[in-house]
Amino acid sequence: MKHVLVTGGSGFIGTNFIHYVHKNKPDWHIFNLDALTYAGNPANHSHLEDDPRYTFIHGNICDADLLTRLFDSHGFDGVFHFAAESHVDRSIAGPEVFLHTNVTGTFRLLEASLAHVRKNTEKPFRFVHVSTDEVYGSLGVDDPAFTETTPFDPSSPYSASKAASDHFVKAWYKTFGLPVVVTNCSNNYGPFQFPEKLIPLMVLNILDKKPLPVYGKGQNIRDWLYVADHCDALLRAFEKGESGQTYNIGGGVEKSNLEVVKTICELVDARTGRPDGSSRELITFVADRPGHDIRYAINPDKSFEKIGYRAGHSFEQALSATIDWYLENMDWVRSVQTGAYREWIKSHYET
Ligand code: NAD
Ligand code: TDX
Repeated sequence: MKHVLVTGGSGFIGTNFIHYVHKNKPDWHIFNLDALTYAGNPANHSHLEDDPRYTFIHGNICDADLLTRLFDSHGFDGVFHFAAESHVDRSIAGPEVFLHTNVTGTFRLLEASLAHVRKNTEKPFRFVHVSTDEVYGSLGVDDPAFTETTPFDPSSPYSASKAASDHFVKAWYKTFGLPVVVTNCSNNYGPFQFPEKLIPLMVLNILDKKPLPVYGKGQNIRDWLYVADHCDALLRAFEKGESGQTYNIGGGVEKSNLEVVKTICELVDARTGRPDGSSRELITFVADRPGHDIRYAINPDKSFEKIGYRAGHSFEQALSATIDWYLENMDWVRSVQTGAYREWIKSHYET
């Protein structure tokens, strides 16, 4: 059995990753360390509660003593580090927790991993750091896509904290020889995404017939990555990647926010039997996000050549499947819309 530590495994991507690995790696025992912030939901794994290949640990990645105990008792073969504060708008409203979790938390994990590697010199080990394309900053509409050598130029407190964490991870490779791989991916979408992010927020607002708040003119462009493709890429980075390397992971689907929102309107209208075009009327242009990056785009060449990753899902089909998932899981939706969630929506959108 391989013992694998997944941090932040009760959030959006971590949940999908644990489900993916549980299905595809029958000889892996997954240890999910999650602090269960507003974004973490342990019920995402309720079907694994009694499974001998899954262990949940409620704890914080900043807790050095806990990390030492976990590494000593379970002898991890690898770490997939997802845990983070992940929402750009929240980082603008309250940046400090981003520094604690994304920078200090990553540092503590690196320290615990290095101590473990030094005690177990014969045992293979790998640390996969899950990061974002936002570290590279903003592209103009005609600029070439980000490559792994594009200089870092983060815009938001969130992306600054992720950029710092990426530098720490690389430093632990260069200075201490910790076997790390860094992945920088584009905007994910799919099941279990917390409804503060663009796609689920729009789906749920349409269902509730609420305004669809599009920042600025809606012309900002994102590269949309279906979360199942991302999970495949992460496993490839773990198994085929080279230590000390970065791999950019994209979906190959560049769309403006307005295009995405209009497509969601059409799909939800069709799925719910509402008159075609009725949801579009809910689109409302609101004040732009400060420091709003214009465009992200990923050059996929290195990931294809080195780890054999290529995005496999079409945007329309995967978006449609995502919308179906939300429609079929309204209990999940209502359960994550706690008081803290409602407070965020009120303070961010209703002032
Ligand atoms: P998320 O916000 O949905 O989940 C984060 C998880 O981390 C939650 O379960 C939360 O409880 C947990 N967590 C937060 N602070 C913690 C702490 N101090 N200790 C332990 N657990 C803690 O995030 P996500 O969208 O699943 O993103 C996962 C990772 O992928 C993040 O590192 C993010 O920066 C990166 N990423 C996300 C996207 C995207 O589109 N969602 C794109 C690029 C990169
Ligand atoms: O209400 C909204 N209206 C709107 O126009 C929201 C929430 C977003 N937007 C815009 C802002 C962005 O241009 O939609 C785009 C996508 O926004 P988010 O879903 O907040 O994602 P983004 O800021 O691009 O960051 C996401 O992808 C990269 C994740 O949240 C990050 O964790 C990841 O690193």
